[in-house]
Amino acid sequence: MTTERTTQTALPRRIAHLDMDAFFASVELLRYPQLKGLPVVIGGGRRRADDLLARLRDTYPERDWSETTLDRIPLDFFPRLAGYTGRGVATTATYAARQFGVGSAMGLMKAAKLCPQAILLPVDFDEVRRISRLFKSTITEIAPVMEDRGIDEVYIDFTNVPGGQRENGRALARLIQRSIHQATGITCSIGVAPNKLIAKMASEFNKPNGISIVLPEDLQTLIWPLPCRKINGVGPKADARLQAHGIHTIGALAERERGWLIEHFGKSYGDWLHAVSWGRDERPVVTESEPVSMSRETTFERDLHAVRDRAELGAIFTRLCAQVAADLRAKGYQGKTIGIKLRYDNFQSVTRDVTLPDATDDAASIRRHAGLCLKRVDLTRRIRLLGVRVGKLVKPGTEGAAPAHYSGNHPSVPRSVQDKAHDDHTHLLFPDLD
Ligand code: TTP
Ligand code: MG
Ligand code: MG
Repeated sequence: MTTERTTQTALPRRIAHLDMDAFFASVELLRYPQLKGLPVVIGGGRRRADDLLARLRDTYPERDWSETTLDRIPLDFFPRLAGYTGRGVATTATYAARQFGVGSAMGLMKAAKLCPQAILLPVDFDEVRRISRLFKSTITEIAPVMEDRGIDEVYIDFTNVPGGQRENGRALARLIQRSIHQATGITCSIGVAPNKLIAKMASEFNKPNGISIVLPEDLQTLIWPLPCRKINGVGPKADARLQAHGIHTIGALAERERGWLIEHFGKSYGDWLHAVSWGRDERPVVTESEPVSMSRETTFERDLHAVRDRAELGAIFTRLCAQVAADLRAKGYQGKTIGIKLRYDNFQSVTRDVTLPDATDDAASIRRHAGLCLKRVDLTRRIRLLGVRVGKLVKPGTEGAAPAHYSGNHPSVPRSVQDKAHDDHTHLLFPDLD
């Protein structure tokens, strides 16, 4: 007989990062299983089912074509990359195509040179979204603490899941991998590590269809030899700057004093670089499916100056506001807090925000208030990144929207605008740099 434990000893954190393999391409292979093992590149537009069926009926009039008979399309019907001209870009490619050097973000003309025999298919966003929802619900049925990180990846907290500690997480990772394959027909790769930062790197170690386990004591052997660029948050520009200082690997980064990093990369980014090089990351896996805020940010091609590049900066700023407004509307949200984020050429970051009495999803209103925030920061330095954020979200028409004390009394001009300024030094970890 066992007695129930009243106090639970804290188990070591086991955090998984799961990423689907060649996701958009894998989704197409479900429809066309005859392409399995062949080089396939996704790019050049969206899928149009009617066009495809019309072409099929034209080419093979003797057969009866429908969405359910696509697995019988002969291989020579599929368009090949050979001779491609145009400005299309590859969204992704199957692993068979990657062997030829083809990958995400590559121009299709270049891809055609590397692998002319590759089959070119458009993306089907509806199907991609359906499979995305399906693999995520498969996960939460097994391990409920899951953080959605985009169309094809999530973090999962294994720590307190029954069996989550077995083989340091490998057993649960195997179960999830198998369940997702059963539910969707697609493979994924999983990294399990003490935190999100390392888990994110680890999920790439054994792609495709792989599992990698990283323990705290593996930092030196598995993480330090990696290039700094592998850190989620070190983008191409930060990497170039690190390289200029002779820092090529995470291990070399760890050798630098924290003070030196702060001196050269600013307080928050320097601090963060130091922490991550030592594998430290305490960020929790956040499950809430309701977004706290929506934001758009961009790192410029070259650092911009508020006065000398005023027109360019203004246009980018307006576009970011329009994008955030569109994001809000697409998801049916409005927000009360409008904020900006700036990163200077010395990597120092600063944020400012303002809270309005009424929530908005209006691009012009967001632009106006974000513009006022911009007036409250130092604009003499060159800027490398600009971001716009709308927070304190409400969903109009649902509970929590339009608080009672505002209803029937909407001032056209905000009466009291609660103004809150803060630097983001308190944020130790940036999940989304560059
Ligand atoms: P990724 O997970 O980066 O790539 P992937 O799933 O295709 O391949 P891997 O096995 O290496 O994980 O991206 C997921 C999907 O997001 C990808 O299938 C297509 C899309 N995507 C873009 O639309 N543009 C891009 O630049 C990238 C990188 C991905
Ligand atoms: Mg992927
Ligand atoms: Mg991904």
